[in-house]
Amino acid sequence: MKFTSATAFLTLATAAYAMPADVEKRAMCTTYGYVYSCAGAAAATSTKAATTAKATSTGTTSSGSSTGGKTGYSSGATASDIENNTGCTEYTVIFARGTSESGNIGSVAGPPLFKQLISDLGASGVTLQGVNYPASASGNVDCGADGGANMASMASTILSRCPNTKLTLSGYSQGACVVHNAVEKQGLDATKVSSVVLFGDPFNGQSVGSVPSSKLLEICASGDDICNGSGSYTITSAHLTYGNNAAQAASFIESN
Ligand SMILES: *[C@@H]1O[C@H](CO)[C@@H](O)[C@H](O)[C@H]1NC(C)=O
Ligand SMILES: CC(=O)N[C@H]1CO[C@H](CO)[C@@H](O)[C@@H]1O
Repeated sequence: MKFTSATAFLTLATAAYAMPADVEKRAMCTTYGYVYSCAGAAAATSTKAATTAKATSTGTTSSGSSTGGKTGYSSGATASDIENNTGCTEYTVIFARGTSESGNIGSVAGPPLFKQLISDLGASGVTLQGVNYPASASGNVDCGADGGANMASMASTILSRCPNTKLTLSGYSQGACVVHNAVEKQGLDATKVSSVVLFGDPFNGQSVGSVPSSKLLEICASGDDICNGSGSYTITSAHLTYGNNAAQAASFIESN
């Protein structure tokens, strides 16, 4: 469903936010100069998506100029390796969580992916960072603009500190919109991005700026109304299954 005016969108968005959490519909939005759909009130607070996992980062600060630095992230809902300047590694993944998720990487897709990467590459092989943004229901109206600037800033920081790192941008649900915004609206140089991995992306089927399709992995679970193009954007249980795709996502990151 696409709206032809901002008024129609706002009417729906207002209604969507008032709906019960377990049947929240995503809001719609206008952006990029034309009518565009966007993730709505994604992860319901009554679901596993909203855990209270605490950050367990134990990263130590280093000059960050050498390769082989250690990641500070091991588990939990917050990853801050770039902020904590944990050094340079072969791979760097910046991840944006979905609506209402805790910490800066949430629980549905972020932690399973990060744990898989550490399992595959070792803690010294990968730098892991979450996007610091509200991930609020109302933020869906902005189509990722709430987090795009932070993601682009984190990318710029790590690329200037560690120019040889292979940078992946990743996001889940509203977080996928954040990736779109970072690449398409924040001046981030797409040629410096090694891969993009999106889970439950409301913009599934559209390009991510000038990132080549060979470097883009869109994972849309069967029956996930948010990304499957049905146009109704109801949160179904399929939208909460992306922990199952951690190995697939990690393999794509490691091969790009
Ligand atoms: C998308 O998912 C919804 C909810 O599970 C389902 O009803 C619909 O048939 C799916 N549409 C497509 C095109 O797969
Ligand atoms: C160990 C350490 O320095 N952790 C910090 C990493 O960065 C986050 C966000 O700035 C801080 O909250 C942690 O204390």
